[in-house]
Parts: sequence; structure tokens; C-alpha cells
Amino acid sequence: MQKITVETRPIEGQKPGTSGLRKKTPVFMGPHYLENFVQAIWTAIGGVAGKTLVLGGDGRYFNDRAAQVILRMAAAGGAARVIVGQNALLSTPAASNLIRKRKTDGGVIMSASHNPGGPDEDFGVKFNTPNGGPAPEEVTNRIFEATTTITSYDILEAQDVDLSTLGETTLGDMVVEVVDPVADYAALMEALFDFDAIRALIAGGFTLRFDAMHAVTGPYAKAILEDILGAPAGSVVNAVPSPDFGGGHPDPNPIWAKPLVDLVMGPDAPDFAAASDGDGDRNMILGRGIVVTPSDSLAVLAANAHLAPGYADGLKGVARSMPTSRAVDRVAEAKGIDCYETPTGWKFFGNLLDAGRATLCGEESAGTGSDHVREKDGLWAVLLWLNILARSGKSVAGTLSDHWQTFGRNYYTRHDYEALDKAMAEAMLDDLRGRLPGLPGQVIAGRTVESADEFAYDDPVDGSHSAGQGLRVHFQGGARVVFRLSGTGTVGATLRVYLEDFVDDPARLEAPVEEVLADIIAAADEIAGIRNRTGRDAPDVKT
Ligand code: VG1
Ligand code: CO
Repeated sequence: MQKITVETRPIEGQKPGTSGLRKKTPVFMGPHYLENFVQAIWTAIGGVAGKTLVLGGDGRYFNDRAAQVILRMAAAGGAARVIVGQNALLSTPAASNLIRKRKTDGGVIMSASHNPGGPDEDFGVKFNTPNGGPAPEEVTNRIFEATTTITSYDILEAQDVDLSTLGETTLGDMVVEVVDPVADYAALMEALFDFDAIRALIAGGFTLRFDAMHAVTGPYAKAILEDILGAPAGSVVNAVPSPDFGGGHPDPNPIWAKPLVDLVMGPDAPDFAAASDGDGDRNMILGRGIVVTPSDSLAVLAANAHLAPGYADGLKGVARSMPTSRAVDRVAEAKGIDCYETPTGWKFFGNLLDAGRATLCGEESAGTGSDHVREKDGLWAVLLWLNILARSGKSVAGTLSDHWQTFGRNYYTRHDYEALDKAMAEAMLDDLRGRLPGLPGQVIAGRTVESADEFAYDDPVDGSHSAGQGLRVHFQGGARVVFRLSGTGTVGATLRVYLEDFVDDPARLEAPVEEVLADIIAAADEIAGIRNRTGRDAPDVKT
């Protein structure tokens, strides 16, 4: 086996976005593309000589091939050991757990998360640091810089490593340790939650359906929900990871998980339903007759987490991304704990979790997690919900009703306009940015603007500053609209419009969301000129 050095040149556009580098699969499969990026990661972390890394991915097309390349490059870089999930599979939270549990020097996760997979769809790579969390901006900036100056990369000339058999092999001088992707993660879940209570709930006839969306969570959900907790076989559907996710988007929202929504709204609704995304870090929670908004889910979990053994001592604090609704803020206030507001993306929660300032974190995009790992965690959220329901004896809908009665309701929706012309979308937001100072005092669609600004974040732990994190307009009475461009898409630009209003009139707590938010939606369109500029009549996705 011989190490070779391959000459290369910088490839444009290898700047990690909200969560790693995501590109069309053919781009990633292009000459030197993956190799350049991986070498840039090695450079950014001071090389991999003598280090131990974790490697796994969500099973999408090219996952298996990319794993072999990354292993050969780790070996060429002198890595001591790489811990790989069997068949190169690891959910993002399971990878985070392994990085922490085995005290490694970080890990490489191959995933484009909720983006579709396949020869013509999306692929992605992200690096997680030794705390198990996504690389912070300082590291992703270094990775990007390295991609702009790269001249060569090192790789071992070798046969493929057998990743289907558990146990240790070697690649050159490097140990490749193939592990069961589920075992350590399942043990962690068992340590956090009252599995006996959930088991008893299910044994008592409580019904559930989990849709793994043909993605990586299937094996985890089957093992935990069916084998360990006793849900009947077939409770977990679409449980076998497939390279193209069955042709759909593994995105747990009312569009891509429509069959699940139809199920809970129909006559055969189970008591509880849930779905997860491509890499298993997101969750969608549903109950009979109800789809739970992710922001509400975060608030409900924060209010009730003490019912789970892992959180019986209460929460140190909570954190949410800026566009996430402020429902959790009300819970934090009632509990007398801190609530942090961060930019979009899980990498901004890492410092708060490490410093013990926050226990629970969440995003409006269906990501919730805690300090048990350093990633959001779909199945964890499902289990916390089940633990809460098992201990409270309430239904999902009843839990929400009671929550709103206590705290009031933050009505919330997000409108996405996908595949917009990038220059047009950027110009639209640039223009709005320029007009923000003039908005306060204006009455738009019947609502008076109270304040308007561009969100920036100063990390309270390391003092780092992140600018340009979304344009926000607050209205008198507590309503709000936020505009930002997605950092995970691979085609043109995606405009995200986040809409929220607060209601505490007990008579208006169960109204249709679109009705309550109608004038905020109209105001958002007027403020940014969305229809005029995009020529679109309606958003592509409403969540
Ligand atoms: C989206 C979500 C964000 C999430 C990110 C990664 O980012 O809005 O909340 O952290 O995806 O999630 P953006 O920049 O497209 O809005 V995942 O599950 O794709 O790792
Ligand atoms: Co994800």
C-alpha cells in the first residue's frame, strides 16, 4: 500500500453553509472535488496524524464510495484510527455521541440531511469537532480558506475496506473499527428516558407510527421503538435506508411527510406519529388530529422535560435559533431560566451546551436536542415526547391545548420560496436591508412596525461575532416577520419567510394558523415585495 500525493488546484465554491458543504452529487463526484474538501478539513484541524476520527453518513447515493476515499485520505494523513458505522452508516446524533463517548478528535459526517439523494440530487460532507458538534464558523472559515489555496492531497492506493463486518481491520498503519451504528446510541437513550413507562404505555394499547422516510433513522427507530419498547412490528415504516430515499425528500414536513399528516387527520389515526429526516437529526411530531409546530414542540419539551429521568433536575437554560418562535421564551420566563437566541444552525448552540448554560435547544426547522450530544436529535425528541405522554397520561392534542392555556400561543408558520434566481433574491434582501431604518412607525397591512433590524450574534461564551443572520421586523403587539436566505440549498436561492403572532385570548387559542397570521403574511409580502420580485403567487413549501 502506497501513499501518493496528487496535484490539484482550488475548486471554487467549497464554502460550508449552514451545515457543511452541500452540492449536487455529480459535482461531489467530479475530479478531486471530495478529495480537495477532505484535505482542506485535515489542513484546518492541523492534520490528522495520530488522531482518531468517527466516520459515517446517512446512506445516500455515493455515501459508500465517499467513505472509502475519506478512509484512504485519513490513512495517508497518518490517522491512528477511524471508527466507522457499519456500511458507513451513522445518524448525525449517533455520530456526535460516538465522537464524545470515544473521546475522539472529531468526525466526518456524509450527509445533505433533508435534501434529496441520488445520482442527480444532493450530497454533503461536514466536520464535527471533538465536542461532537458541528464545526463552528472559525473552523469552517479555515476549511474554506484551505480549499482556496490547496495544491495537492495525500491518499493511499489501496483496496476498499470491508465496512459490512463488525470489528477491526487495518488500512496501511491505520486501524479501521467498524461498529454497530445503533448500540451506543440506544444505550444513551435508555439512560435518559423512562423506558419502563413508555413500554407500559405501548403495552396498554397506545398506538404509534414512525416514518423513517427511507433514511438513516430506520434501523435506530426499529431497534428502539419496536425491539426495545415493544411497539408492534410495522409501527416503523420506510425503515430501510435507500440511496435515493425512495425518490422523495427525507424532509419531515407537511409536504414530504404528507402520508403521515393524512394518517393522523383520518379515521385510523394512531395516538402518536413522528418522522425524521435524512440524517436523523430532525423530528416531526404529530398526534391524533394534530401536527405539532416545531417551535411549539420545543416549548412543550422545555415545560415538561423534568418528567424524564435524564432531566429530572430541571433545565440549566434553553436556546433557540432567532427565527424560531418565542414560545419557549415564555416557558423559560415561567421557570426562571435563561433563554438564548442564536443564529440559524446547530453550530451556534455548541458553546452554550459546553458551558452548561443551556440544556435544551431547538430550531423552527424541526430540530430539537439537548446536552446529551452536540447535534439536534430526531429520535431523542420522539422519545422525550413519549416519555412525557407516558407520565402525564395526556394526548398530544391535550398537551398542546393545556400548554397554550398556560403560556398563550405563538402562532407560527414558515413560507419557503425555492430555486429563486440568486441575484434577484439577494437584491431583494439588500434592498429591504436598506429600508429597515425607515420602517418603524409605518402601518403595513393594518399592523404598526415597532422595530426592524438585521440580526447579529455575539457568542456569550467565546465572544465571537456573527453578522448578517436575518432581517427581522417586529410589530406592535408581539407579531414578527423574519426574512433570510437558506444556507443549505444547492439550486439558486431559497427565501425563507418566518411569520409569528402571539395570542393569549383563551377564545382564540385553537384558530386556523393561516387565519390568525393573514395580515402578517400580507405585511411580509408588502415589506419585501415578494410577489412582485419573484413573480410567484405562493410559497413552494409552508411549514
Ligand atoms: C436549514 C434550517 C436550519 C438547520 C439547517 C441544517 O438551514 O433552516 O434550522 O439548522 O437547515 O439542518 P437553512 O440555512 O437552509 O435555513 V439539517 O437537518 O439540514 O442538518
Ligand atoms: Co438533518
